[in-house]
Amino acid sequence: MIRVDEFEELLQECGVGFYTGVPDSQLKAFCDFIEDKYGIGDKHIIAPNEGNAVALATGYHLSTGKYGLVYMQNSGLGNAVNPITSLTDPNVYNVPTVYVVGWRGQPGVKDEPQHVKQGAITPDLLELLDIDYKILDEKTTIDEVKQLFDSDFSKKLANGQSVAFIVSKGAFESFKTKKSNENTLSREDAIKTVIDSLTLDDIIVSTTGKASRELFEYREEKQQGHSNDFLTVGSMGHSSMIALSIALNKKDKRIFCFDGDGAVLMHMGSLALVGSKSPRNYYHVLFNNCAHETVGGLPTIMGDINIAEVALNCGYTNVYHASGKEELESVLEKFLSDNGPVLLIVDVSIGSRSDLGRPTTTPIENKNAFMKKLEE
Ligand SMILES: Cc1ncc(C[n+]2csc(CCOP(=O)(O)OP(=O)(O)O)c2C)c(N)n1
Repeated sequence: MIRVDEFEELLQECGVGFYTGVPDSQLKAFCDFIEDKYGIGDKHIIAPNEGNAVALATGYHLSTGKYGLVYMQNSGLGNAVNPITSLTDPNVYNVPTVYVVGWRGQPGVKDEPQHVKQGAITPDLLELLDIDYKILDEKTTIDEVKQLFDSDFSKKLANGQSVAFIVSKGAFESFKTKKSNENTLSREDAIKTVIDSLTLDDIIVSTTGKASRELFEYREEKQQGHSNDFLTVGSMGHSSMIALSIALNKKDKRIFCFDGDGAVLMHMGSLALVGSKSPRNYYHVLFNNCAHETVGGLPTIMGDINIAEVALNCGYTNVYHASGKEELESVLEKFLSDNGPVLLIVDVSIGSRSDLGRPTTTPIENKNAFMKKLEE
């Protein structure tokens, strides 16, 4: 096991001076340490998506000559591949970057379906990208990492090549920080309140992470089945586009997208497409904790921007806002009687039940039941 403070000290000694990325639960100790030490500022930026992080690290290198570090869950490699192949690659601008990649779906380690494929191809993908990597697991010591920099990685970085650490479960010693905001309503209670105001004709596309798990458990509790809900267990940031396409093809149904602030920010151009297509049956609900709660609660920049104005300027017909259960109940009446595309922003706290389960149906079962429901 490696202590994150020792790892970060070593990275600094090897020329890393800037940290950016999208948080990951498997990298929680590392990400929390970086945030604790540097806060959010010039030395540490949480990026909307992993491709943005590669570009930020590139700008850092261009302006300082030092190395930027990009942290991400391996799910985010997909977002990063384009700038890795066409920006930082030695055949293009030859920009050295250090990657720290959380290894979900590692072969032999039980994980959710959405992580299996990416987990299996993570080392091969890095090889294809010509990025040398070291796997960190619970047996790896800081001395091994130091030796690797001395014998190999430092030379590679000096030549413009990028290097990566693939981080298995248990590789880092824990580093705990507590995350909170001022909101009182939990995301789970907010989801329950919205569900209670809908009918069983309404269709929901819910975002990646715990929001979908909470939705799934509430349907179980209410014995409503799961056919109204498409859970988007992977592919963070894309629920709103799935929902848009359904809304355009099923004009007789109300289509709801249950979104997270991290997910909205990850692909914010989708708000513009919703606005420009302007489907009257599109209802977007943003459960806003200004954090990546599902993976540990590090902040997003949603608190720094006026997302209501963004949505209105993209062509949403109206934006509603609710804080607290009572306000949500009364705002829901107006929201639901409006024509889309409309956005409802619900302020929610950071946190979730420790015994929150995971969907017990497979993604394919979910898809089949959902398609059948859409046919009704
Ligand atoms: C492309 C990609 N990057 C990172 C992740 C890891 N991840 C899963 S959920 C999540 C946080 C989502 O934050 P938000 O949308 O604000 O929802 P919250 O968890 O706060 O409800 C992250 C970063 C992922 N699944 N996919």
